[in-house]
Amino acid sequence: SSSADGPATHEAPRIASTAAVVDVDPFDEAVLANPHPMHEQLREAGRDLVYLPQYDTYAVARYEVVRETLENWQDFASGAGVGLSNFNREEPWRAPSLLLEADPPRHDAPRAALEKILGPRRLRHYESGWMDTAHRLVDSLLGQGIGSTRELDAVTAISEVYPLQVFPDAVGLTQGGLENLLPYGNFAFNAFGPRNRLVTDEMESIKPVMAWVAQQCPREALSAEGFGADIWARTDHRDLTEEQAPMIVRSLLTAGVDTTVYGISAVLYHLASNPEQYQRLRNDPSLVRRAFEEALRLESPVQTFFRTTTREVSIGGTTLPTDQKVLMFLGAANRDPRRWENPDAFDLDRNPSGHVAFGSGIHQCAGQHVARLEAACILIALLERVEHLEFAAAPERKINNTLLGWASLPLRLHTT
Ligand code: HEM
Ligand code: OVM
Repeated sequence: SSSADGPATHEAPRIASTAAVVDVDPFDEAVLANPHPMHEQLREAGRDLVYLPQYDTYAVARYEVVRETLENWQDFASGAGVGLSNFNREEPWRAPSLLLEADPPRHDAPRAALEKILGPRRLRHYESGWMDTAHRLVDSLLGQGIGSTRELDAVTAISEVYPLQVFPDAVGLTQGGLENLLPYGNFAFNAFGPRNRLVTDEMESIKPVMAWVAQQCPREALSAEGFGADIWARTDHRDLTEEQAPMIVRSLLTAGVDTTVYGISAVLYHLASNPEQYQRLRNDPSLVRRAFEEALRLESPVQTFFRTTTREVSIGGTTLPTDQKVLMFLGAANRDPRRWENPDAFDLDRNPSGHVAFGSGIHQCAGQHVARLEAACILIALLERVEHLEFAAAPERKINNTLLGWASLPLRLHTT
C-alpha cells in the first residue's frame, strides 16, 4: 500500500512457510535400535517443524522448540493422549492417566498430591534403607573377596534387580506378583507408538497383567505406610476423591519401574564406555548425581511423547490445524549441538541441567527425585567396591516404541 505522506511500501506476499517433510519411520525397529542418525536428520532438516508423512504427524527435534512445546500446555494438550493415538477419535487401551494424560484443571489435584508425596523432603525417609539395600545387592554380586574380577550382565543383575528391591516396597505393595511390573511398563511405553508388532504381540498376554495392576491400587491392598498409603490419606482430607486415588497409584506402577531400570542401565553403559570418567567419579563421588543426569541427557530413556493441538497454532512459521498430533523428540533435543557443546560426549565436567529427559513444564516427571535417589544409592555402592569396569562382550539393545535402553550389558567388574 502507499500513502500521500510516506514512501510506497511493498509488502512481500505472505507465503506461509511449510514444515520440512522427512520421510522417516521413528518406530521402525532398526531406527529404534539406533535413533541418533535419524535425530540429526530431523534437527537438520532446515526448520523447527518437521512433517512425518508416514504417520500424518508433525514433529519437533531441536532443543528450543521441544522445550517450548513441552511448556505450552495451553496449545499442546496431553488429554487426547501423549502417544500416536488421538483419544478424541480412538478408544484408549486403558482409562487415561490422571497425570500424564490429563490437562488442567483435571491434572491439578493429582499433580499437587504427587509433588508432596514424591518430593525431596518425604524421600529422605527412604534414603538410608535404599542405601542399605544397594550395599547388600552389591555385596551379594561381588562376594566378600577382594582383588577379584566378576563378570555379570548388568541389566539382569543390577538394573532390573535394584529398583524392584526398593520401589514396590516404598509404594506399599503387599500381595506378590512383582514379576508383572516390568511387562506392564514395557507394554504401556510400547502403546504410545503405532500398533506394530511390539504392541500386537502382547495384546493377549497383557490382560492378566492389567488385572494384577488394578488389584494393587485399592486402599486395602496397600500397606499402612508408603507412597500408596500417602495417596489414599489425601482422600481423608478431601484433597483427592476415592475415584482418583487408585488411578494415581496406577500411575506410580506404570511410570515408576521400567524408567529407573533404563536410567540405571544408561549410566552404567556410559561409565563402562568411558573408563576415565569412571575414575573421575571414583575420585569424587559427589558427582554421582551429575553422572546420572548426564547419562539421562545422552540416553533419554523416555525418547518421545506426543501432544495434540487445542487450536490453530504456529511453530516456526507454520500454522498447524486444531487436533493435530505433534511428536516431541526428547532424545534429539538432548543432543542438539545448538544447545550442547560436544553433545555426544559423556562429560562429568559439563552441567547437564536443562536436559529434557524428564520433560519440562507442568508434566515434568513427578518421580524424578525417586529416580535420582535410586540411581545415587546403587552408584555409590558400586563405586565403593568396583575400582574399574569394562565390557566383557557387546551390549544389546532392547527395542521399545518409546524407551531407549539395553537388554544386555555384559560387564567385567574389578573389585577392591
Ligand atoms: C512424567 C521421564 C521416572 C512418574 C514423565 C515425563 C517424562 C518422564 C519425560 C513427562 C511426560 C510428559 O511431558 O508428557 C522419566 C524418566 C525416569 C522417570 C526418564 C527415570 C529415569 C519416574 C518414576 C516415577 C515417575 C520413578 C514414579 C515414582 C511419572 C509421572 C509422570 C511422569 C506420574 C506424569 C507427571 C504429570 O503428567 O504431571 N516422566 N520418568 N517417573 N513420570 Fe517420570
Ligand atoms: C501414568 C504415566 C506417567 C508417566 C509415564 C507413563 C507409561 C505413565 O501416569 O500412568 O508411562
